[in-house]
Amino acid sequence: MLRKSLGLLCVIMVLGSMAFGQSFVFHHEFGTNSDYGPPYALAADSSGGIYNVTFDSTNSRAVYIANPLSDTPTSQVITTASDFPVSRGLQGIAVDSSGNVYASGDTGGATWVKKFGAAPSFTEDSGFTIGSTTRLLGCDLLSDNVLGCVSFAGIEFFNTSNGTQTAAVTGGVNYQRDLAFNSSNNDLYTAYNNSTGSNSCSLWSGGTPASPASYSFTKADLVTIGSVASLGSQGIEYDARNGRLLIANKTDQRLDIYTISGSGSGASVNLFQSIDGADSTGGNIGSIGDSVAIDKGTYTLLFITDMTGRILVYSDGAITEVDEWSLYY
Ligand SMILES: [Ca+2]
Repeated sequence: MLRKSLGLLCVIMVLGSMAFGQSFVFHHEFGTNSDYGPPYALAADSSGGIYNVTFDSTNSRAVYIANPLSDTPTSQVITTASDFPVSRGLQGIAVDSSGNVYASGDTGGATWVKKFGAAPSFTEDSGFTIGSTTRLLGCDLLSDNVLGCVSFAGIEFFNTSNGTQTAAVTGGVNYQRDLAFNSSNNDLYTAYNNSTGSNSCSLWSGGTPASPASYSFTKADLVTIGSVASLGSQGIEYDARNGRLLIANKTDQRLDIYTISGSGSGASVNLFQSIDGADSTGGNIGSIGDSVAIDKGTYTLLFITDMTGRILVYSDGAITEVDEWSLYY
C-alpha cells in the first residue's frame, strides 16, 4: 500500500513538473502564399489569430492568418508593397490588445510605419503617421500606448494614437533588426546581425512604457550567435508565459529558446531548447525568420516562420481548444 502511494505520488510529481518547463513538440505546419515572398516577422492577437509580414522588394504583404491551428488556415492581406512602397520589404509587425495592427516598411532609408484597424476591415488609421527620417526595422509594443521600433543602433518610441515620436535612444550595436519587450521586468532586447561577423542579442534597461526615454544600452552581447556575416540573428520574441527569449538564429538555421535570470546589467540567459524543424513534416528549417508565442493558459503555442515558405506550429502541452482542426481531423 505504501509502495502504491509512493508510486502515485511520483506520478503526480512528474505530471506536476510537466505543467511548466516542458520542451516544445511539433504539432503541424502549413505553407504560405509564394506570390507574397518569404514569410518573415510574426505577431499574434488575443484571440489566437496570427499576423506576418513577408520580406520581398516588390511582393511584400502584411497578412492576417485566421484559424492557424487548421491544416488549411485562411489568410487575408492587410496591406501590400503597392499600397506603400518599400525598396527592401516589410520588416516589422505588432498587434495591440484591441487587434490594431502596426506594420513597418524598410525602404533602405527613411521608413514608414502604418496602423490598421482590427480584423476584418483592417482600415488604415489616417490619423496615425510615422514618416521617420531614420531607417526603422522590427517593432514591438511596450503597451497599447507605446510602440517601439529599432533603428540600426537605437530604439525609437511612438504614441500609438497618432504616431508622434515620444523618445529616441541611441548607443547600441549597428544593424539591429528586431525588438522584444520583457513585460515582467521592462527590459528590451534587440537582435542584430553585423557584417563584422558578430551576431547577437543586446539588452536595454532602465526605462518603462511610461518613461521610454530612460532606456539605455546595457549589454551588447546577452546572447552571442555566431560568425556568419549578415546572417546571425533576425527575429526576436519574448515568451511572456514562460519568461523566455526566442531568437531566430540564422547562423545555425534554428530557433534558440533561452530562459532568463535577473534583469538589466544582472541579466543572464541559459539555452532551454533549440528547434531546427527536424521533427516537422517538411524537415529542417531552411531559413529561420521569426517566432511568436501565445499563452493558451495551460500550454504555450509557438509559431515559427521558415522563409522558404511555411509556418511551423509547436506546443509545450496538449492542445485542448476546440478548433477547426480538432473538429474535422
Ligand atoms: Ca519578432
